[in-house]
Amino acid sequence: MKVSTAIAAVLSASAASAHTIFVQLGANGKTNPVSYGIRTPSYDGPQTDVSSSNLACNGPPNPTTPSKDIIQVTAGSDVTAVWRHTLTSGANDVMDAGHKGPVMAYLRKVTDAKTDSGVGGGWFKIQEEGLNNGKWGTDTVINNQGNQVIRIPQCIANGQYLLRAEMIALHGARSVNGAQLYMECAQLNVTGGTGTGSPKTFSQSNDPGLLLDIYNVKQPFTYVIPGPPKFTC
Ligand SMILES: *[C@@H]1O[C@H](CO)[C@@H](O)[C@H](O)[C@H]1NC(C)=O
Ligand SMILES: [Cu+2]
Repeated sequence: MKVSTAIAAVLSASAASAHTIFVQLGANGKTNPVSYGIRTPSYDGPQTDVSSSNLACNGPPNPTTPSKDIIQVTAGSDVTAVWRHTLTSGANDVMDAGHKGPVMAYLRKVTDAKTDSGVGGGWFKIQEEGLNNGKWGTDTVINNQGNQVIRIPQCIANGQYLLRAEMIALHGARSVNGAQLYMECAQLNVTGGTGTGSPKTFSQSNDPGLLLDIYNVKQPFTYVIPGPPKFTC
């Protein structure tokens, strides 16, 4: 569907004030409190510089709060990353619906999840949703009360991890650094993993999926989700 540039401009203008934060994690049958085991920011704005190390776990100009907690997670189970407009928003205020783009989740094995910065590679992707039949990953999360369901692979090694949940809004992506990237890192301790898998890991990269005009793209259109291929056991 082609939407006129005028309408697109209105959409992006109205969308500017309704950003989003990964505020809490449901794991092992329990929804943890907001900011428990997650480095949440006090401001909900995006990262836009795709070469910045702040893309790892968010950071300046958004002040992020360190967490002293670690969330216990069983390998092979689903966790739920909960997204909200602000730290105090309800389930009907996830993100402006004009924010359209892919949703992803990554893991990084770390020695100490409370102190690891997340910067410098070591990440593997465990969940992704791009564009399917005109519906974006962000639409799925908004329509699911802000819940991003992520399967923790059964075959990973036990131990501490950072879980990075990410949503990308492409309404401004027609210019360089116009995509809005939202991410936070949760601090996990994984048990029950078989340790038989050996995920190939990646650092961040520039992607064609971050520079495109989604309102005027030539149809039919296949969206390539940023980042490496998804790891499966
Ligand atoms: C991780 O889980 C194992 C097994 O239950 C436990 O022995 C260990 O103390 C936990 N580590 C952290 C940091 O929670
Ligand atoms: Cu926004």
